Amino acid sequence: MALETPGHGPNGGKRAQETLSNLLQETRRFDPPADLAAAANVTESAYDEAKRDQLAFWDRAAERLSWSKRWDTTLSWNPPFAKWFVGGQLNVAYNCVDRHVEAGNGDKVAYHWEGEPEGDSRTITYADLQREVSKAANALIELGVRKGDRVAIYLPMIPELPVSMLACARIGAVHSVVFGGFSASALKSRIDDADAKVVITADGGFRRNAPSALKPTVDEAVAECPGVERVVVVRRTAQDVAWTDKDVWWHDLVERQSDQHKPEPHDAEDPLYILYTSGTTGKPKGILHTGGGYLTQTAWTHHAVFDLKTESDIYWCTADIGWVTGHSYIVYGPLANGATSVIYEGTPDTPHRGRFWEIVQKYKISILYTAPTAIRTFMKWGDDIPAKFDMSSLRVLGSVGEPINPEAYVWYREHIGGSRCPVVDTWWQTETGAIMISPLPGVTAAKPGAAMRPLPGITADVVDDQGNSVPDGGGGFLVVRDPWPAMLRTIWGDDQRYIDTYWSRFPGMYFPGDGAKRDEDGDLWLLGRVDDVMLVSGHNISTTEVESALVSHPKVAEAAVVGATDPVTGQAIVSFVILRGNVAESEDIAAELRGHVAKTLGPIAKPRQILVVPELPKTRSGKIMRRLLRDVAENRSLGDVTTLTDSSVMNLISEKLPTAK
Ligand code: 6R9
Repeated sequence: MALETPGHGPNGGKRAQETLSNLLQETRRFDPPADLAAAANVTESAYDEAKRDQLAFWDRAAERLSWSKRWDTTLSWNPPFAKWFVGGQLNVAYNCVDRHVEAGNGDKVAYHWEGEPEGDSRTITYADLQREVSKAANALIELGVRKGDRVAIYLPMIPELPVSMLACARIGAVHSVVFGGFSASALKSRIDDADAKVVITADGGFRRNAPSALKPTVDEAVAECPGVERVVVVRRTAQDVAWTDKDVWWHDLVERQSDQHKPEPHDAEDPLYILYTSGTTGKPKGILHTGGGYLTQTAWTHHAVFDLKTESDIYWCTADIGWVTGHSYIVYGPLANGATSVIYEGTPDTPHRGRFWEIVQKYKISILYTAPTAIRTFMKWGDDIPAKFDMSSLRVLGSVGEPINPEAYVWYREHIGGSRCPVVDTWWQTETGAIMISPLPGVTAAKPGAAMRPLPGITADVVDDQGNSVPDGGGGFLVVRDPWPAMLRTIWGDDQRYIDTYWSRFPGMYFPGDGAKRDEDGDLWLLGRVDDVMLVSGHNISTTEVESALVSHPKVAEAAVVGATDPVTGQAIVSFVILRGNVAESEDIAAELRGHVAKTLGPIAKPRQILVVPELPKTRSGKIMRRLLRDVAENRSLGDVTTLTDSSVMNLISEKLPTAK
């Protein structure tokens, strides 16, 4: 299998092809379980149907929702501006809540909410949700929020978070959820950019057994945002809070509202929400999603990719709702499908490292959706921890957020999925709104580490730097050729930036910024952001592949690889590794791992340096921040660390430098 990653020089790819011919030589295949395949929601024929008539395929997906008025035109495409289901009207909150109650499923559990403090849990049925969302919608109206107004939501993972989102959707207000860990300045810039009129927040949330305050951050941000009229505060931790004229307690405002609210229909293309991508440089990008197309694709993909059986499955997506995965696969997709989900407030190691598996056992979770970063952490903690719990309820496992290393995939399948559950590696972005490339659990013979094929209705391709489709066995840039229902409509307030960022690199194609490879069978392997590709002695080498080689060594749990300037080779590979729980750091570990990479990938991919570290810098959504590691490897002062989960990690890593081998 050849590596032909994007960028850098005319011959880099070709030479890499010669020397790195065994990169990601992965021969393991996992067929779908026979019983799952026999009863699967979606079968092979969906690909054919979508190929025959893509728009008719999406029409059928949209028909799974409840519309007040049917659309006249499926797609109006004025590149790169798309409108889906034009003329159609629906209410997103009605689709997520009321219609299930009206269908007689009011007593069905929408959310099992599990707080971080043990024993702190709540069960919320669809009928409960209907009352809560109606009250919150009435409260927003009382505060003067009208259709089209923006509401910033800065909450921990508590039920008021989805309730607030749905209340906005119900009245046609546009929510902008800001992850509860962001700083005052990050919150301020997002409030400003969206020109939000109301902020919904809490006194604090629970993190690692301790209350952690949110309100002071909001006070600091709102002090500089004159456009904010009111701040609604949920009491979660009962910490002392400062109080301003703008503040109102959620329980004072919302509890006294009527639990009846009539949902009005909204146009399919009315804005539903803005979600900011962290953006490493410059102003964060406000990704705009609209109601009809977004709900169509999140609901359909949730039904298809997880094979959701509404009657019997208990579904758990471990993401934070402040991230797009939580928007699409905790709130909108699952609720549109009438699913029963679990929401967990806390971290995986509170109060012990088996907390996730205890939750799987307690609620008999059957579908679990998590991220490679979490899986590698569990690998590091050791196989014995999940082994203590009964996880026989699980039947489908999902992964999202980063390329999943084949070894992590196989570990997940074996130690969490009992070797019987298919693993779906789902590629998508905030901008795509919903899953784009993924195996289907009842159809695909999956390869560990590969996202496999574009879903039915999606036309993704891999192109070279001229925009020509590469042959099987080639690599290059991932692109999407046709518009899709859940695509971003623009960057809030900045159409030009939307055009420049996504539609200019390859005219007529959407460029997500990721590198990819198409193997001899035509299956897709995602190689991470193209900015992360290294150029070593004229060879393009993807960080993902070297990381996967390191993680395939039995002593390694996690690895991050960067290219650092090198006088001889242009860039040299520097690796940061976390060892598995039971492995002691030894003198010769660096040599051992270098040898392993050379053997797996070829001598050209051998890291110049290997540093054993206790932690890696991650974004709040769990992605490794290679940019900061590059700063360390090149002895520069650190760039922007505001999106980091824990900035003390960088000190721990820097301390390791003098011992670099
Ligand atoms: C959903 C989400 C998007 C970026 C994307 C890519 C990376 C996500 C992936 C994956 C390889 C997967 N990514 N899923 N890479 N395989 N299955 O993560 O959205 O936070 O916007 O990030 O994440 O690089 O471009 P977002």
